[in-house]
Amino acid sequence: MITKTAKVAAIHDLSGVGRCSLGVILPTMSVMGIQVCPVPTAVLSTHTGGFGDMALRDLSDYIIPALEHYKRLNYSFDCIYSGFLASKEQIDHCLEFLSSYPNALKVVDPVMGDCGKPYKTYTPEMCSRMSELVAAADIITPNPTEASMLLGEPMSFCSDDLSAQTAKSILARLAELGPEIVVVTSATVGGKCCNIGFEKKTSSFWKVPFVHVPAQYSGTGDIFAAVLTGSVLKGDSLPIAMNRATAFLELLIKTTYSYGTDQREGVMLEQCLGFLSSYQTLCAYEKL
Ligand code: PXL
Repeated sequence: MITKTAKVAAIHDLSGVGRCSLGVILPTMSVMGIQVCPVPTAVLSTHTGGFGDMALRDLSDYIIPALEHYKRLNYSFDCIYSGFLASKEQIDHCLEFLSSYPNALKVVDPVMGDCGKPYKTYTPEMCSRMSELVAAADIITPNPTEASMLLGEPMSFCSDDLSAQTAKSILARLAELGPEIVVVTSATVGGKCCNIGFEKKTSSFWKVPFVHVPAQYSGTGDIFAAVLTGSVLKGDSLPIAMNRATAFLELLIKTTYSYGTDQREGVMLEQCLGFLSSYQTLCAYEKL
């Protein structure tokens, strides 16, 4: 039997060191049986988190010519997925990409910051315009810092222990910005770490708890968004897709933590990719 391989245009950067963005999205989605067509936004020697002055080539003049080429070829994508951007112009480029493929699943990972701070290359204008991309998305995957930036609210809820009611209100208000599905990663609800999600169509709220590890690895949000997107493309329900992404991240983080490696180098993806190829059935999600 020949089954169709879903094709994803992944608009994200390529960082040479630090296991993030296209460097992790490509192997992760490939092992899930999905074809990733990379559309690099920038090439960097390392990610921006803690390696000092990285070499960076902004590819803002690349995205539109690449899109025009795909259009001339009548090349179609099943999903357009945007992540780390290198300039405010790239917000327009992503909008153009999204509107060029109206039937594609539109995933926007609104990469802007973490741990209560914007990433060092993200300007206030880029951050304020991110809501335009979010408005055009079907699925968004902010972390708590990005969620508070999108809602224009103090960063305090990043570290807060949220009540279920507050968590639901955050998800619902993010969905009001446009997307059908909102997943906020690494929230704390009722004293437990969990990834939380909301689906407008069914008005359902979900959470998938995970064990907290006292370490912060780069690229984990990128891997989470890649697994979630891959799962949805393969037909998983939202809670199962969240469960798959959470279980994989837990495996990656606990494996990596046991080796005590430099957290800037990200998680040991190479050792754990097999988890995704066996396509386990899962049932660890809960109603929020
Ligand atoms: O993981 C998000 C990310 C992606 N790309 C680059 C980054 C970061 C976070 O630091 O610096 C270049």
